[in-house]
This record gives sequence, structure tokens and C-alpha cells, in this order.
Amino acid sequence: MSTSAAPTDEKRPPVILCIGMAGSGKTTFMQRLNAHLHAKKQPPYILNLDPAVGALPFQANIDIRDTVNYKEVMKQYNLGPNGGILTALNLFTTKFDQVLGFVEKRAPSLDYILVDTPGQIEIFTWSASGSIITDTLAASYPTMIAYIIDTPRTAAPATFMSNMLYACSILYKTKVPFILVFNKTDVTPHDFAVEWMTDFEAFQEALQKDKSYMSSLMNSMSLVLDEFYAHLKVVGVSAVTGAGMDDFLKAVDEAVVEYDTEYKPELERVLEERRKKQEAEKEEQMARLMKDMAMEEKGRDIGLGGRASRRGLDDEGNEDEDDEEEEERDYRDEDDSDDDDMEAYRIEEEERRERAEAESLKRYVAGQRRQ
Ligand SMILES: Nc1nc2c(ncn2[C@@H]2O[C@H](COP(=O)(O)OP(=O)(O)OP(=O)(O)O)[C@@H](O)[C@H]2O)c(=O)[nH]1
Ligand SMILES: [Mg+2]
Repeated sequence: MSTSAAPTDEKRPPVILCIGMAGSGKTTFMQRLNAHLHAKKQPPYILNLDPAVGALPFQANIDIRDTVNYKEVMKQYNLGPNGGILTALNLFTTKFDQVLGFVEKRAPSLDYILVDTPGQIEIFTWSASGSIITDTLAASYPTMIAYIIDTPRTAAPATFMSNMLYACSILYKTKVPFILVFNKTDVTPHDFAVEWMTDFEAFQEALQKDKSYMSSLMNSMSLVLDEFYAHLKVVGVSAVTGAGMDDFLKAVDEAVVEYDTEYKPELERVLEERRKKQEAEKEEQMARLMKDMAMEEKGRDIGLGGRASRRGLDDEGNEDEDDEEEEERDYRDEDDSDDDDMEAYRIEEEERRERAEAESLKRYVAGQRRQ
């Protein structure tokens, strides 16, 4: 799977990964955003990665359900619903380079790419396939996470806190730009959340009113979240009424800038580091190989008098090498006087090699017997 950073001269539409707790409104939000972008004559490209969704309220360009039938996967692998969704996602990920090929073809004519993910949030955020999909997309496109929150269900300080901690863990795991999308603001406006995120004391006050066993734990953890909030873009939307869609698109533009100025240089640095490491390893291997070959050649020269062929090769070499060869020749001329010693050395070497081969054969036979 490709991990190289994509060329920058082509048009690279932003990829918006919609992630959130079950029922937070990811699919409805995608539907609303799709309608909003169609109205602006900027139809998005849509990927559905939720194999368990019944009916989609929009037309997906690529749908995981066309590739894998998760109910069949459950039957064949004898799995429960969550295992079935995870395995379906894993199977789909093995074909993700083909998916990327389709996206690549359409990318120059697109303004946005939207991705819907399974309701069981941990299946996408903590699975290898979720990471592969996110990293692969982020290597080629300005990719961001739209973390969808069910605002009415987050109004209690303890649930707000656990939702934020979850979001925080995803941000630090993926490192891509992050937009907190407070959804369902038609039911509960998200002002309380903005206040809790910007005014530490207001949140402390709310926590003190909450007498649950969690509150003291939350109290100390809320200190940690301050730094996390600094990395976020926050918007309030209603997927049902369509409120806040332009605010969301503004946050997407900011996330693209963040991707270009922070994520991409870091990605390029990591790739460059990896390339340098691979090159150093290759050079080291090459040096070892050259050393081995030199040793072998020396052995041959000494034992079998392969000087003529060596000289033939060296004729093409530069002057320095010729000098070296001259020295080598002198060295060998001295040694020529003692042919018997050389023959003995060669025989000894051969015997040593035969002994090593016999030992290794013995070890192999012993191993086979044990099995
Ligand atoms: N009032 C209101 N209801 C909403 C809004 N967005 C979604 N819903 C409702 O929330 C419920 C869940 O919406 P979905 O879009 O299916 O949520 P989801 O996150 O995709 O759900 P899973 O994929 O099952 O995790 C549905 O009944 C929606 O009608 C909103 O902005 N306001
Ligand atoms: Mg959904």
C-alpha cells in the first residue's frame, strides 16, 4: 500500500472522515452535507465504510457493502455482529489500493471526499484497518476527522468529559486535523460545550454540581484536556435542519491549511527519515557484500592462482586501484615463494567448511526427529 506523499501540483480534495459514537448522527450529517454541497454545485465523492448500515440516505460512489456482505462474514467466520463488522472492514482494507485508484482518477474534478464509518467507533479508530485507511488517505490528500457528537446526550459533565477524552485519544493517535462537530443543536444548542472548553472555571463549577463518583476523577482529568482543546476547531450543526453547514465548511478550509503546514511537513520528515534509514541499511549490506567478495577473491588468488582474471578486471579500474593492485602483486610475489603453506591453508579452509556443513546437517536431522 502506498505511503509516499503525493505530488503537490495536482488538485487534492480534502477527505472528511466522519467518526463518532453510535447514533451521534454521522450518516444523517453526511446526507445533509451531501445535499448542501450539491446545492453549491460541488457534489462530493462518497465512501461508505459501514458494512452494517441498512439503507443509506445518499448515493455512495464506493460502498463497502458491494465488496463484502457482513452477515455472510459473520456466518462463515462464526462471529458476532462486532466481529463481523471488523472482519468485513479488514477484508475491504486488503482491496484499499484499488479503492484509492478509483479516487485518484476522480480527484482532480472533486472538491470534497466524504467518508462514513461504522457506528461502533472503536472498530474504526482502534483497528489496524482503520489506521491503514486513515494513514493511506492522509498520505495523499488533506485528510481530517469530523468527530460527530450527540450534543443533547453530552450535556452532563461526566459524559461530556468521557466524549472529549475519547476524541483526544483519536486525535493523538491519528494526528490529522480534527473538527469537533456538535450535532443535533436543533434539540440542544452547543453553547454550554463551548463555554466548558474555553472557561476552565465554568467547567469546574458544573463538575462540582455533579455529585457522581466520577466527578473527582473528572476534576483532575479536566486539567489535561486544556492543551487538547487548543488543537481543535469547534462547530455546532444540525444534520436535520442544516444549520451550521457553512461554519463546518469554513472549519474544513482551516483544517486543510493545518494539514499543509503541520501534518504534511511532519509526514515528509518521517518518510525522509525512513528513506535515509533504508539507504544506510542498503549501503551497509553492500559494504558487507563487497568485503565478503574481497575475502573470497583473496582466498582464490592465494589458493588457486586466479590472479590473471583479477588483473583482467582491474585493467578497467582507475589509477589508485592500479596502485593498490601493484602493492597487492608485490605482496603476492613475496608469498609465491611459499606455495606449500598456501596449499595447506586452502586444505584447512576446505576442511573447516566441510565440518561446518556436517554440523548444520546434524542439527537439521536432530530437529526433524524432535518433530
Ligand atoms: N434532532 C436531530 N436528530 C438527528 C440529527 N442528526 C441525526 N439525528 C437522528 O439521530 C439518529 C441517528 O442518526 P444516524 O445518522 O443514523 O447516526 P449514525 O451516527 O450514523 O448512527 P450509526 O451509524 O448507527 O452509528 C437518527 O434517528 C437521526 O434522525 C440532528 O441534527 N437533529
Ligand atoms: Mg451511520
